[in-house]
Amino acid sequence: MDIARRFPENPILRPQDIRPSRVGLKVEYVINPGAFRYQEKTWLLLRVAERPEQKPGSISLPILGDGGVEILQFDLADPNLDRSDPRIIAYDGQQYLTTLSHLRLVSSEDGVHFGEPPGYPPVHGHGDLETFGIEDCRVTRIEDTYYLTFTSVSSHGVGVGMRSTRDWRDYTENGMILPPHNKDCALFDEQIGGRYYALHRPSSVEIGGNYLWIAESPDLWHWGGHRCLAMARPGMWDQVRIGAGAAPIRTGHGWLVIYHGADAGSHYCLGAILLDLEQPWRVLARSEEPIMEPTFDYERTGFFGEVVFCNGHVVDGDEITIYYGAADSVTCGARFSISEILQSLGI
Ligand code: MAN
Repeated sequence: MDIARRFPENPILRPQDIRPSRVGLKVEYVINPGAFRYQEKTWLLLRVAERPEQKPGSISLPILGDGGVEILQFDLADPNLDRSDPRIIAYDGQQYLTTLSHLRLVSSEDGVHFGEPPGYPPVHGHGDLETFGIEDCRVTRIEDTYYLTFTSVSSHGVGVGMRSTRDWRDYTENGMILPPHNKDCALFDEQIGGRYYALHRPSSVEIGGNYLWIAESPDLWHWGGHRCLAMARPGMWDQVRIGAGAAPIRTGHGWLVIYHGADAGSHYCLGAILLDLEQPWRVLARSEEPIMEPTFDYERTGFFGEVVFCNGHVVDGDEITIYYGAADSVTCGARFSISEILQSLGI
């Protein structure tokens, strides 16, 4: 059952609300933000996906080269071109993303109306592991430091990059913490038994699949003790792939994880998993049915329709405000009650 209370103002951020990062690029979509509180405001770290204005007869896409943005152009009539997925271009055995994503900060007094504050630089990919951009950033605050875990994309593969900051102006580079193929990495915001923990989503091409894993670390940089927490479930709404949302939420009954799941038709919904407080690799409960599914027009129609995808939330008592990407096009907000989610899990 869909128990999300969507903002009546949805969508709260659309491509036309965000300035392109460079002359010659156009913002195609603004989605999947990390969310956090800082200086008594709510902040989002948006994924801004850009490409050049498209011309008839060809498709062009940006990548990051040594000298900055380079534009690749393909002739639509070229038989080597495969465009069956709007997010990806396959050409002659090589795959590219149709857009280049970076991360952009916006802030808000009321958690609904967001604007770009001056003086906070965008976060761009760089180096040879981020030539196709950085995406879908989770933000976890541990003590006075914010940790950014995001998807780093390049021709080398899709892995998890990390940066950290205290003031959102200067960043420490932590490099790639989990190698390809991996994404959807959410850090726990406190240690458990003297160790840090992270949820992550490796992908297996042949045996295995796109499942939810947990790892532990003494220092947030060296990760080991990997265990598979939850698999996709044949025949169900999360039958093909699953991945964690933002930092797990401590409740009296366990760590509450909001996660996304997709079926064979790439219909992306949200569900919940409850993990043991002391032994977070133990799953106590999991949603049989989604707690949120694409319902409204802005969730069903867009660059890639039938998607609600969340990697950012802020928590206030029993209330979780999620910020989510809808139809891979726009950013929206919704509220959940923690006790209602737990009730839906039979707790
Ligand atoms: C998938 C989708 C895209 C994303 C790529 C790379 O194809 O999630 O939105 O850009 O992976 O992460």
